[in-house]
Amino acid sequence: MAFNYENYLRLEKVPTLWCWGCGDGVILKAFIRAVDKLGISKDDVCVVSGIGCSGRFSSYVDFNTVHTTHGRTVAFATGIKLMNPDKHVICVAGDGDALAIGGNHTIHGCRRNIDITMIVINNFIYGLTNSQTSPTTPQGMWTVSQKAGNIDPTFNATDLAIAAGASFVARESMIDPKKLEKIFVKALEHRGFAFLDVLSNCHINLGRKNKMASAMENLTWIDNITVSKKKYDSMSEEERKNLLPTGILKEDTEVREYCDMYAEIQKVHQGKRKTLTQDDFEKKI
Ligand SMILES: Cc1ncc(C[n+]2csc(CCOP(=O)(O)OP(=O)(O)O)c2C)c(N)n1
Repeated sequence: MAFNYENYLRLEKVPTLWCWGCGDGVILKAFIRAVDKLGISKDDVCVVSGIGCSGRFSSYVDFNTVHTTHGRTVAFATGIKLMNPDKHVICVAGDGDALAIGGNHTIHGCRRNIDITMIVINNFIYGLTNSQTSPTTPQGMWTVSQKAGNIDPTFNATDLAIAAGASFVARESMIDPKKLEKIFVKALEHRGFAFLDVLSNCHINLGRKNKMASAMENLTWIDNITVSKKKYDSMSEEERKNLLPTGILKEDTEVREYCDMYAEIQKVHQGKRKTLTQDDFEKKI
């Protein structure tokens, strides 16, 4: 039987404002299926989105939602999670949102290992505002802010998240919605900061000026720059150049989660326990 999305959508808001063929809708549907698969109640989910095409995500889903300011999803989500540690809190942000204006918040979310799932919809460009260079725009590509070609070196989002301390880090593209659904399930199940670099197309604002004007051409390009982690690990440094590994890139279930630590701090202030010891920082509760 076909999956019934209607239960999870704000139908009065659809059709969406996304361009025809945009990958954001595929990502949204995979996320909904993952929540459904895990049997999580809609009331137990809070989606916090930033500003951008990706920011529209929170308008369309019928969960608790906050459509917040540009680059600030992790800050809002941290407050929500600390006050509601039993809820699933999910950030949805574009590559500009998560890695440029919000880069600082992102790395500190990773560092704290707070139990938030962060979905970065990485379309390699500032989509909503018509094609400015983002931290993931490949060098040499035309952007409206660098019309002779982008000269900025590129961030590898997952390397950044791993280095900053996120305990679950993965990458998938929207080309394979089944794989995407699976990675969302894993990320939602993980207790700690789960960082997902989800590659998507923006054939309108990235593609048209970079010889991939159709969704298919843009997706073919994404397909060509991605390779499974297994294959990537077997490649030489030279072969890996300009390729992005997909799959689970880090999974550590032993690191202390921030809300658990915060609960212990609350007990100290309530006089229910003595101050934290080194063991508290090292042992998982
Ligand atoms: C503080 C602030 N600065 C700039 C903007 C303008 N602005 C809106 S969306 C956006 C970039 C969106 O790009 P990205 O985050 O990659 O998301 P996408 O639209 O591609 O999904 C910018 C610069 C803003 N709304 N607020």
